Amino acid sequence: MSILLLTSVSTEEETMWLKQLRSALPEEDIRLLADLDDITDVDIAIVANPPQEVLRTLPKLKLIQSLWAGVDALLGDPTLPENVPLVRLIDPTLSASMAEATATHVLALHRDLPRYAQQQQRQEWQQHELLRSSDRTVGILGLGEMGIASAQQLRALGFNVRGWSRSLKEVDGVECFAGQGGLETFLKGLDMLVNLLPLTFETKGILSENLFSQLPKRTGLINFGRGGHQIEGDVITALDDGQLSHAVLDVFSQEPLSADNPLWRHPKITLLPHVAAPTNPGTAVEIVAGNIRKYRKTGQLPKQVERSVGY
Ligand code: NDP
Ligand code: OXD
Repeated sequence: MSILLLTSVSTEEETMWLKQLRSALPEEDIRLLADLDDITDVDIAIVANPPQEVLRTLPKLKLIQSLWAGVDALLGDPTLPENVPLVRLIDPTLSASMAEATATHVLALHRDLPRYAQQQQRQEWQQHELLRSSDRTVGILGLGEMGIASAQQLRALGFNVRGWSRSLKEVDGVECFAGQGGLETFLKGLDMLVNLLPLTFETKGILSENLFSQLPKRTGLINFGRGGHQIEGDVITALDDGQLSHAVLDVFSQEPLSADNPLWRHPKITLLPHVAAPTNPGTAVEIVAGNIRKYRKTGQLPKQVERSVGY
């Protein structure tokens, strides 16, 4: 049987993935779509934002392994075959990278860096009160692989940390909340809110005027989840009326962000081009190779994406 590598990344990047996957799985026949002799040979697809319509044409497909952590784009494909198990990337290196990004931007907001950058533009020498990290409370939406690693990193830096998830979690030193019933209390009293949710039918548009109005005035927002979580107009309004003090946005409904999008130029927005935690090819390939080898040997799969809930 063959493995198909199916992506929409650049040819250069795809060649890199192919080379690394072939080197990690020398016993497998790994091919790109253009090099397949017979589609009935394919039983595993390794994908990164794959084009629609292809996976459903593979009659013997038994496993779809994503090279990305988030699978919202894949699940949004109406042509995705229904009964094929879907495994997303779970990689401790990716979680550590996200925890580093969260810490970087929480510290930047905690230390008032956007405000001092603006003062520098005006050549204004003005010091502001320095609070301790233990005087600040950071809330994390999503306590999964990314959320827990980030929460632990923030705890190590001395912040008070809260987390919100679908089912109630227990994380050392983190005050945990769950479900719609726990959201209002979770939001009350936060200084910063970090979004690390997957994009699903339940979480789409969660970063809205309604949620912002439940936060204290001048809360800092960091969105590292997906662009579909934020209602862009509501973010701008909340920044303009002081409900939010600053927003760090890494993800957007349309990527790359169009040149005329007002988010680019808003003085209270730090805009990043989806770089919070990029997949690390070295570690990702090792994990994917491990998953496939185990599957070949035992038929067992790692934790699968639960399609009914969307993550
Ligand atoms: P996980 O599936 O491990 O965790 C998801 C968390 O969100 C879980 O705690 C889950 O709750 C919670 N959740 C899901 N739906 C709801 C809901 N309706 N209400 C409350 N909580 C909910 O995902 P990861 O941590 O691995 O990744 C999260 C997202 O981060 C990815 O989907 C992707 O979009 C984004 N990401 C962004 C990157 C970037 O560079 N910007 C890089 C990598 C990922 P429960 O624990 O109860 O299941
Ligand atoms: C991912 C991402 O989901 O890079 O892995 O956003």
